[in-house]
Amino acid sequence: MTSTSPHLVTRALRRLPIAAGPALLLLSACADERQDIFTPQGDSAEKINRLQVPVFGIAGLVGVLVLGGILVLMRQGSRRHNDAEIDPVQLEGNFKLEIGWTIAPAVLLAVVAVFTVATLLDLDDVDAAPPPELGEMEISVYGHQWWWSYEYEMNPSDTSPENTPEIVTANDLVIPAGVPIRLNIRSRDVIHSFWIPSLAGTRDAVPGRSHDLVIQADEPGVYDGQCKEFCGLSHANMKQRVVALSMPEFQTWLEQQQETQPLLEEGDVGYEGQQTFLAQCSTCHQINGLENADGEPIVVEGGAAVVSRYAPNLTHLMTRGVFAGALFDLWTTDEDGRPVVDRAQLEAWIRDPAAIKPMYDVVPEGELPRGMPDLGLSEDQIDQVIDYLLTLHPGATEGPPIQTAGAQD
Ligand code: HEC
Ligand SMILES: [Cu+2]
Repeated sequence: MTSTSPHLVTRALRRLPIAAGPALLLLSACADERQDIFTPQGDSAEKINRLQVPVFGIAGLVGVLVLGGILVLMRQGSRRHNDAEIDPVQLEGNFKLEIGWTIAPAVLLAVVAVFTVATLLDLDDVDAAPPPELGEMEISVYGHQWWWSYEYEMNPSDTSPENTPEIVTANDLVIPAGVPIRLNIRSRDVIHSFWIPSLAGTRDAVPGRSHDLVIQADEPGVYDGQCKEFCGLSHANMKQRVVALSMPEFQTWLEQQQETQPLLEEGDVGYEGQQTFLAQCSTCHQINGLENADGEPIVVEGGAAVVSRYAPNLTHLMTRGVFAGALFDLWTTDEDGRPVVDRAQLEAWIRDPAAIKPMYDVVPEGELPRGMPDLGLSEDQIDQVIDYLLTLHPGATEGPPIQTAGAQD
């Protein structure tokens, strides 16, 4: 080290704020509007934004004042600066100053508190009865390690055990645009938190409890989210999306999603894959319509050999845009720009899920896996299973199935 190096360091430090400014600006420009708290696209997010912008502004100003004050005092108070061996002037006991810097923050915090409480009450004060077109529809959102599932209950007042949710899907939460929708947020293993930043605030998913959250997307579109409560190894890979459709499209989606899948017969495209699926995958994954000779579902949701006891329902996998905790796009585009299934991505997942999404793949004796295990399929079997997965969409009775897909991205 040369003797000039401390000087260089101080010079670099002095320049830091100049460099940090544009860097911060760049960072904020990178923020994706689909997952941005400062780009509200629904009623709740709007209300939160109206509170947070002034509060962040005030907090920033206070921060600058305090830091600036400290720097000024450090400079004025240093002996070297005063060039004398005397103590700098002491502020201790300065009555006016001390009362001032006690009262000013208290007043400031009281003002912020009033607006915060008002916003909280306002957020709760939403009449989110489902629009008449949708009857009594209720949507429950379940957190699992590390993905979300959504259960649509069309007759919630029927509490008999035979009444199971009409639609069970994962990752893409499909809602109608322009109306408030009440969600029951729950968890099947540990605490998670459901958060779509551009639509609403967060709500914790706590095992054994149900928390209400009202969300609204003003316009049809795709809105990204991220689990917001640390929930173990792949917490950072636990994402989710809201796909808002126009009301007529949503109603078609509701109908199509309630269709079941036929049991394929020898000679049908996907038959071999279906057989592998029945042998290897149906211990965890439900496909509505696959029944045994007694008319019993082959897997009953909740029988899965995983910690939460649930794995994504795959009945209409091909109407989703993403999979595995919204970590991977199910779709890509061909040379002509048309959306096609990203086969390579799906293959990689089935070949060895933990290789592309960290999961507890080494399961201790006597414990259940978290996430999907490597099933050791041959490449041929993987190909066949994917041919089968490609058939998992509604039978297009009313025109093409409603895709919540990559095509919209
Ligand atoms: C031990 C239970 C288990 C078995 C067996 C299993 N899976 Fe999975 N699978 C899971 C779990 C749990 C997830 C969710 C993992 C995540 O997102 O982190 C999953 C996710 C998936 C997904 C993504 C679905 C979505 O919407 O996110 C596909 C596709 C899939 N599995 C296909 C298969 C196929 C094909 C087989 C058989 C070869 C199979 N799985 C066997 C538990 C299982
Ligand atoms: Cu989580």
